[in-house]
Amino acid sequence: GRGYQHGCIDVHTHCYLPRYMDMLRARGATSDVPYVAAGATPTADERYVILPGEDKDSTSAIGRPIGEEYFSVAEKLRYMDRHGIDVSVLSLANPWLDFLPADDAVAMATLLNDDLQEISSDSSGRIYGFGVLPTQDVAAACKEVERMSKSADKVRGVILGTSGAGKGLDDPTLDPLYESLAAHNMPVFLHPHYGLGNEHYANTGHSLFLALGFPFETTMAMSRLILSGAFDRHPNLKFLLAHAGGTLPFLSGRLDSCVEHDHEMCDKLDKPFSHYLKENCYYDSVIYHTPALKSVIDMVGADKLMFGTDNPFFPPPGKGARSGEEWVSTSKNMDAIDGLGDKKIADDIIWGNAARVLGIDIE
Ligand code: 5CU
Repeated sequence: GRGYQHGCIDVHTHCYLPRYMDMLRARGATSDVPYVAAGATPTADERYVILPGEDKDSTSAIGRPIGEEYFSVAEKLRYMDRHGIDVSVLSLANPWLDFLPADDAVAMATLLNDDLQEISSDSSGRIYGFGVLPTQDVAAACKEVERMSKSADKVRGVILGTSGAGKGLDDPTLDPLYESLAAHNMPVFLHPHYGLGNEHYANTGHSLFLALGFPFETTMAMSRLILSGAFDRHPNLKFLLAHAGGTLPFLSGRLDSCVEHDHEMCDKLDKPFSHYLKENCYYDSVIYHTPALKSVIDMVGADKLMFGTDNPFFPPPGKGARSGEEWVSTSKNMDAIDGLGDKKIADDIIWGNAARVLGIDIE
C-alpha cells in the first residue's frame, strides 16, 4: 500500500449494472448508439459502441471490447482490492438513461437505483452509490430524489450528464430538481458524454474525443449553469465535477475577467463567476498530472478534491483487466496525488474530503 492514513475512497467509478447491460444487448447492432453486440467469434468479448458518432468513424466503428470489468460487482471488488481502494461510490456510466423515451427512463431509474441500494447494502461498507435520474421528466426526477432520500440510505448523490431535460443544465425547467437535490443534500456528480468540438476529432479513434471533447463539454455545461444564476437561486446545491473540472481550473481567471467585462452577464450574478467554482463545486482527481491537481488546489483549496479512477474505462490491454493486472490509469492518478508531496493533503484527497462531504465512514 501507499501508506495513506485512513484508506481510499473512489468517487469516480462506474458500473453498467446487469439490468442496464441487458437493455444494451437487447438494442443490438441494428440500433443507434449505445448498444452491445456479440463479438466476432463465440469466444471473443462482446463489443460496446457508446460514444456519439463513433459507429460512423472508421477508427472507432467497432467500439471496444466489453467484459466483466464493466458490469460485475465481484470484478469491481477484485479491482478495488488490487489497488488498495477501500470504498467505491458507484455510478452508472454514460449515457445513463438519456437515450430512452421518458416513460422508459422513469421506470428504469427506479429499478437501477434499487439495484444500486441493494448492491451497496450487501457490500459491508465497500460500496455506496450515486443514483441515476430520468431528467427527461423533471417532475419524475424530483420524485425519485425524494424516494431515494427516504429509502436508499447508501445513495449519497446523483450522477447527471449535461443534457438535462434536453436543453442543457441551464434550462430553467430544471429548477425544481435543483431545489430538491439541494434540500436533500444530494450532490450532483456531473459527467460528460456528448463531447464538444466533435467536428475536429475525425479519424483519431477515442483519443481526442475523450481527452478534449469530454473536458470541454463539462467546462461549457458548468459555465452556462453558473451564468444562468442557478447557484444564486440554490446556494446549497453542490456539484462534483468529473475530470478535475474539465478546463475550469485553468480558465477560471479568464472566465472571471470576461464575465466581469460583459456587464449584462455580470449583472445577472450576485458574485464573481469563480465564487461558484469555490462554493458550489468539488473536483475529482482524474487528470493524471500533478500540476493540474495543483491548479485545482490553487483555485479552490485542497479540501475540494476527491480521488477518482474512471474504472472500468482505460483498462490494461487485452484480458489484463480481468487477470488482476495493475491498471496504469489508476496508479498514475495515485502517483499524481503523491507528487503533491504533502501527506496531509494526499490523505484528504484520497479519503477525508469524500468521507466528510458524502458522509462515509469505515464500517
Ligand atoms: O472511454 C470512454 O469512452 C469513456 C466513457 O465513455 N466514459 C467515461 O467515463 N470514461 C471513458
